[in-house]
Amino acid sequence: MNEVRIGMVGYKFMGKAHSHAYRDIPMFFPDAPRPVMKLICGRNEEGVRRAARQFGWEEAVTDWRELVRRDDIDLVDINAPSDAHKEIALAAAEAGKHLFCEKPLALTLADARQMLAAAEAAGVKHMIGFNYRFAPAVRLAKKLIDEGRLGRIYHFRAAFLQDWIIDPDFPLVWRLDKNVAGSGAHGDLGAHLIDMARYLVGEMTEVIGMSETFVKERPLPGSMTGLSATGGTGGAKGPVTVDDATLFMARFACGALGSFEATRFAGGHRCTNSFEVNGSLGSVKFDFERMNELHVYFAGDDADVQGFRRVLATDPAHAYADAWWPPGHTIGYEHTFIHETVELLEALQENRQPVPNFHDGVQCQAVLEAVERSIEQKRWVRPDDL
Ligand code: SOE
Repeated sequence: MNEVRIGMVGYKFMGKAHSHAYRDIPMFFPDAPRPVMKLICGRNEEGVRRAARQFGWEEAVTDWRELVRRDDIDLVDINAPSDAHKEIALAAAEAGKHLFCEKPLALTLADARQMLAAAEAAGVKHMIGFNYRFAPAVRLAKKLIDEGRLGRIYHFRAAFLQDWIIDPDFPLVWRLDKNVAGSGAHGDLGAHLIDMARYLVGEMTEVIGMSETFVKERPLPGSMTGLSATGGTGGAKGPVTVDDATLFMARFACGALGSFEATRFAGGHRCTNSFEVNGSLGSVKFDFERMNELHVYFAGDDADVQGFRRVLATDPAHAYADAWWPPGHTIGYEHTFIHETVELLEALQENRQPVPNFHDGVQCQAVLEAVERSIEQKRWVRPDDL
């Protein structure tokens, strides 16, 4: 497979990130199959036509059914709001298209399972967009853990902190509507933490959480794009139906303990996606706002130099370094999507499932839902029991 012909649904924040990845791949990963940007789809005709021109897609359509039906599309890339994922994925799988879907996979665990089952029944490849796994510093953390260099893992401690809706007058965008988004900070940010935890430390056996919606009503939006929005006219308000913050604790199958915090109310934190792992032989610390760095501690260091050291994960020893710049010349957010998409294209070429895939999406959804149930019922819940 020398090229993959793509149809993409959605053209806002993630649509732009994915389009940019497709454009950069032939230049920086010339051995990967070439992504062909065939067709982009969005509900607003003028908006999607503009996006097609700006991002470099051959054609624009307003009905995703048209895109799914086309014979000249191999892969359907789903960037639409979360409530649209399932219907598009089921139709695309039935039409024999490979699937690439943004997180969270679906609004519910039942829907996520249905999507995985449909992809398996159709025999297509499926990938979910957990892009943070693809930062070189995260790959280094994974390598150190897998090689046993941190020893037995005791703790995974993670926080995804943002503040973009801390103003109570920020409008009621789709991410604050349960029917469209499924949940709030929990599914939007917590999903990334859960995926990171599963990637680094393994499955969770039980969870218990708490959550809060600090601002219960907000002005109805006028226009919205990405994470920005303007208030509508008339001053009408509507209810916020998702969590503003969700925190939970977990036990891992390997015996480690986990703590997780996802919030959109952490003033001053724009995109602090951070974790720390502590093991018997060492620790690692990561914060996405300094995404090229991993802080590493080894208990075996000489006593007089004990402490965390800052490793800049851009040397030839680090993942993806040979595709980019000389050591120390850092990369950014968009590169996580490029690496993620290379994994997808290579998996298609090698006729294997990409990682992470819908199975990971389902496991993540099981933890999200177990936390929600634990909050409702005020007790520990085992994701495996759902
Ligand atoms: C907004 O909270 C957001 O863009 C999420 O939707 C993304 O998944 C996350 O990576 C950054 O923040």
